[in-house]
Amino acid sequence: MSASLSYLERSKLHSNPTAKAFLELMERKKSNLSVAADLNKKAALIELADKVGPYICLLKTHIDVVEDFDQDLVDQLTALAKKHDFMIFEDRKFADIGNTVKLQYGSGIYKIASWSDITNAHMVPGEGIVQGLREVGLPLNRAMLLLAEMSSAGTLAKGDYTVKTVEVARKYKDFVVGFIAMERYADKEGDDFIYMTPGVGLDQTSDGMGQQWKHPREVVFDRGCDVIIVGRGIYGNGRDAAKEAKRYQEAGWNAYVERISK
Ligand code: 5BU
Repeated sequence: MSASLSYLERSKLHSNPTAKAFLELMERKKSNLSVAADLNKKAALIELADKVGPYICLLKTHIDVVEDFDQDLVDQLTALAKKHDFMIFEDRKFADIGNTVKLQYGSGIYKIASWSDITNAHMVPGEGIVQGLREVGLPLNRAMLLLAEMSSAGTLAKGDYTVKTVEVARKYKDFVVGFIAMERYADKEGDDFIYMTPGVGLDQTSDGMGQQWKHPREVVFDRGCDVIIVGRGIYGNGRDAAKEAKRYQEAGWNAYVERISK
């Protein structure tokens, strides 16, 4: 069962190069924290990435909210990823047919595939969406997650939809390395998906707009997920981002150590 193996053990067994490198990085940095950097100014985004960089394994972006986006932003983020040893996850949530997502992933203003190690997609269109993204991403050594569930109240991604999403992931394991999910699903022979979970907070449980925040221990220890994704808990309400990132890193890592020592 991959939930009881260490990230390092899992990295040795993994066949996808990005997943392998990511699991190694988590162990090396003792971090299962991803910061959701939802800021709409380039300078603020760079400042945040530099501040939280030492504590995270993954920087999650919504690049299309940045008002003054330019190629230099991408260059600076990738330089910070090298400096602090983290990967980048553009939370693009692709949701169109294969041919369209190919264009959206590889071209346009953002050229996501050229800089984002990991991206993700909804399964609404069917498996053609994975085929399209895979065509662009696989030659670049990228990886993707499928949205099997969401953190928000009333989400329709549940039940049979989630089950079918996991089936598609198994079919394209060379490129689909995990899920956005609220819990770990039962493993089948040969599975080692990475579970990333948004909706994590230590101090609040809701934002009044559908977001539901859970404690890192509940996510990692009780529910068996691998990566906690935290946004406003780290930089909202004038919080000291570096201090909070350290606090979340410790909470996430302690829950993981507790899980693998069970
Ligand atoms: P927050 O500030 O910690 O609530 O930010 C959560 C981030 O995770 C934000 O960027 C969302 O777009 C993202 N998210 C989410 O909250 N819930 C989901 O199910 C998915 C992504 Br998928």
